[in-house]
Amino acid sequence: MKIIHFSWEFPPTIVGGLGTFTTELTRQLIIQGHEVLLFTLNRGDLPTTDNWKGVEVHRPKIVDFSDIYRIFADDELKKWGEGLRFFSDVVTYNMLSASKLINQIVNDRKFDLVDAHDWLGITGGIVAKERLGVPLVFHMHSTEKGRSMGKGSRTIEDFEYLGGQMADRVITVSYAMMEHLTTLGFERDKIRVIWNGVDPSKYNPHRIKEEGKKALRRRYGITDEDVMLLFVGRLTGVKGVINLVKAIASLKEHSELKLVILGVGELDVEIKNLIKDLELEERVKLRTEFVDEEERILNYAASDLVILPSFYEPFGIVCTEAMSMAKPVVVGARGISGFKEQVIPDGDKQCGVHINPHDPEDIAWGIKQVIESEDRGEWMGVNGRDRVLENFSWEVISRETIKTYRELIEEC
Ligand code: NHF
Repeated sequence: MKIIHFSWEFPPTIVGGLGTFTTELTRQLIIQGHEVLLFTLNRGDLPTTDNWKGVEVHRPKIVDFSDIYRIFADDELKKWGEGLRFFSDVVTYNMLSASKLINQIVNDRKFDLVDAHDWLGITGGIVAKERLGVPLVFHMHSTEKGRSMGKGSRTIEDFEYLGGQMADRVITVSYAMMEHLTTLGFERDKIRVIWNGVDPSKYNPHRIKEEGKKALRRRYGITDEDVMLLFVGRLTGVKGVINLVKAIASLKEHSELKLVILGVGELDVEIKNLIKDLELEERVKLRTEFVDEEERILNYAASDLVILPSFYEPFGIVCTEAMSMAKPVVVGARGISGFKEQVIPDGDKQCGVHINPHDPEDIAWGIKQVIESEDRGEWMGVNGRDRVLENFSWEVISRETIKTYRELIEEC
C-alpha cells in the first residue's frame, strides 16, 4: 500500500504520544514493505524533504500568517492571544502540505489512502481525500473537550466534528474514546478501536545494568532501601500531578517513599511551590527537563512503582512503557481512561491498581496497595510485561492498523 500521513509531530520533533505513535507505526509499515509519505510541521529550520528510516518526510517551512489571521479571526480565536500563532502555524502547515501534495507530488504518483492525526492534521487530510479520491482515515488520539476538561476551543471542536463527518473511517485508541466520540456526534459504525503500543525489546528491563539504576537513584538521593515512585508526563492539569504531590504528603508514615516527577509543562512553578509549602523537598524530586528516550527508560528501570493519576487519558503510552519495563502501575481510572483498558486491577493477572485521580487519599491508598503487597508488587510488574508482549507490541498494533486500512480500501 501507498499511504499518506498528516502528523504534526515526527522525529526529530516529538511532543507526546501522537508523535510516538506515528513514528512507530510508520516504521512498521516500512518494515512490512509499504510506502509511506508523511507531512509534518516545520516551525524551525529542519530540512523540507527528508528520508527518515524509509519514510518520505515533507516539512514545508512555515511562514507566519498570524497577523493576517488576526484580521478575520472570530472572537473565540482572538482570545487565544499569543496562542493564535500556533493555530496559524497548524493551518498553514496543512495548507502548504496539501498544496505540495497536489502541485508537485501527485503528478506521476498514485496513493491508496490518507491517514490524518487529530485536528492538527485533518484539514490537509480532507483536501487530500477530495483531490486524490482516496479514502480518509481520521486517527483520533484525543479530543479538545477531553484535553481541556470541557473548557477548550470551539474552533478546534468544529475541526474535529468536520473530520468525523468527512472521514471514511475513524480509528481511535481506546474503547473509552469510542464512547466519548459517539457523544460528540461521530457515527459509531465508522469507528474502530486500535490500542497503542510499545517496543518491548527497547523497553526491556533486562537490558539495563544494576550500576546504572543505582547511580540514578543516588543522583536523586534515593537509597536502595527507599521505594522510588515515578511519574512521567506533561506537567499539565489533566495529568493529576498536583493531587499526586498531595497524596505523598498524606503518606507521612511511609518515610521510605520517594517520588520523582519527570516532565515539562505549564504547572512546573505551581508544583515546585506546592512541594515547598508541604515541606516535601526531601521526598519529592521535580525534574523539569526534556530527557531522551534512553534516560526515560533508565528512570523506569530504577523505579519501584510508576504512578500516573491522569483525569483524562485516551490511551497513555507511558503506562505501556512502564508495564513493558515490568513495573507495577497505579493509574487514574475515572472518566475517559485508556489506562483502565491496559491495567488489570485484580486476580492472578493483576498488573496494577486503579485509583480515583481526583482524590489524593485514593491515590495514597493505591500506592499502599502495591508497596504493602508481596515483593512490593514486583509480581504485578511481571504480569504487566506479559500483558504487553501479548497485546501491546507495535507489531500487533500495526498489523491491526494495516488490516483496517486494507478493509477500507477494498470497501471504497
Ligand atoms: O496515548 C497517542 C496518545 C495517547 O493518551 C494519549 C494522548 C494523546 O492523550 O495515541 O495521544
